[in-house]
Amino acid sequence: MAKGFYITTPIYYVNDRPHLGHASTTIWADVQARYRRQRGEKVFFLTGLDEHGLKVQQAAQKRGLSPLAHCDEMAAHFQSLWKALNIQSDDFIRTTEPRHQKAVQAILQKLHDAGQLYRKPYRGWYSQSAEQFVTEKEMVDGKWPSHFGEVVEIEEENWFFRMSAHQDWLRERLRADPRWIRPENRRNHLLALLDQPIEDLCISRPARRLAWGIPLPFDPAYVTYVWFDALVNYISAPGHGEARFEEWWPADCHLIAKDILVPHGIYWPTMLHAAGLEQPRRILAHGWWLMGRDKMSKTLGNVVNPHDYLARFGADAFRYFICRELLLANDTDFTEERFLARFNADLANDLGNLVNRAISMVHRYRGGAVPAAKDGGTPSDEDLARVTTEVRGEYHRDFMPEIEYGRALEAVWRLVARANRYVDENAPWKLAKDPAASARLDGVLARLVETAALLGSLLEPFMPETAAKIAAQLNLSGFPCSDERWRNPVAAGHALGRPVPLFPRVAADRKTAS
Ligand code: ME8
Repeated sequence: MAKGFYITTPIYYVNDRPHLGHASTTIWADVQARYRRQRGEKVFFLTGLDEHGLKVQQAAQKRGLSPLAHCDEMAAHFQSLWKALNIQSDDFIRTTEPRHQKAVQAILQKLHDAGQLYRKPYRGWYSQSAEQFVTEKEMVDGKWPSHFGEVVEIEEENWFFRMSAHQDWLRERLRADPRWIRPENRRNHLLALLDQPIEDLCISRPARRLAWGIPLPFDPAYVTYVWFDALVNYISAPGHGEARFEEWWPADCHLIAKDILVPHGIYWPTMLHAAGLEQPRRILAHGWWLMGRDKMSKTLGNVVNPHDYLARFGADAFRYFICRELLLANDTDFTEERFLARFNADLANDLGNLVNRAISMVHRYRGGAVPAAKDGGTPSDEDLARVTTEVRGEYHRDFMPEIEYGRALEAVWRLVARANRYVDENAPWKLAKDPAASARLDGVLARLVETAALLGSLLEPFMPETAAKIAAQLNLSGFPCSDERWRNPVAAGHALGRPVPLFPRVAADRKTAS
């Protein structure tokens, strides 16, 4: 069976409702899934929820609910946000599902049988909000970083995975494949960690302390530690142990943020290696949204609720902003001013006006029928053609497959800016007054319509509703993929639909509630 393109997001904790951070990684994955589907690839896009662990148990208790009732409620919040954001995932895994529990227990048993697990007493520092033991090396200026929340010292007997036995293999694997963990600064961070001896991984919690977890099949006095449970979702969802697993595994991309780089870049590869499974092809960890100097996080309570922005600007503007502004290698400050500036400048002015002008002028000067481009060859035509070819090439070759969305959109906006300048240089309103310039006006209008169609196609993965509006205004049923095969998608004589503004401007003084 031919392998399809398999992309994942983290499975999010359900101790609270989703915020901008969760929405961001999910949107990034959705954009890649849509891009691959547009190119005719077979895609499996997985997202879901991490429902076990102490925090969930405590959150449910506080609300007087059973853990599962709490999870069901949170799952509904996540799913309704994904719907509002037009997320088209192929599966939504919840770690409380039997299919997942079965896979976790199968892997645990396999590792136990292979002598990869053992039991010993353990004392260490534990972060309740990150649900992991932390070491003093992770302190900054003698303090635990704020996203660890409260850190307490605990001692108990637990099960361990012989992670250290795979350290040399992992270091070599990282060195041999520079594109495996991206971007470069994350790879370097992992390589630096692997220069020191790594410890074995604690993979259990005593069931008396934590009831809400998957029991170890060989020692029911313990449940599986959350990371060992959570990471397995990436193989349980595509059907580990079933024939269809071959169709998807290994994953082509695990998309995460840098907070969970260590579990994904060290725990997960060594777990897979110990279990004799193939490695994911790429792990990509983007930066954080910050609020001022702090990470936006549930623990700090400084989160942006996506619904506030959706209600005001729509899903596409939100998707655009996240793909344009959130960076791969660095962190980004989130501000409403920046959102508004992007909305008004990029969407309402640059893109909205271009498409609107192109379609309106075909109606005004040619009765709505796309003219044939019989002329061309002026410096202005040649430059527009050059920028078009350049942008299309960069987009498909350099940026989209690498999930460099900021740069892909920057390239697309170079084309938007060039096309707007093309309108000003050629001033169709002047050509329309000169009967001798009729062929020239035909050519200018045809090229503008062609550019609008190309933009619809390039923007479709990012802004599916806007692409559909552009298609409707161009009276097209959809866009072909805009790669090398792209040639005049709108034939001469084709009747356009009515122009409708894509993004009405929003005034700066109406504050978004949070
Ligand atoms: O860590 N900026 O779940 P989680 C950007 N259940 N992205 C952010 C962000 C921010 N400020 N805050 C959160 C877990 N995210 C585990 C994962 S996977 C097998 C188990 C996004 O709810 C980003 O994708 O804390 C980050 O990695 C993830 O949410 C953490 O989600």
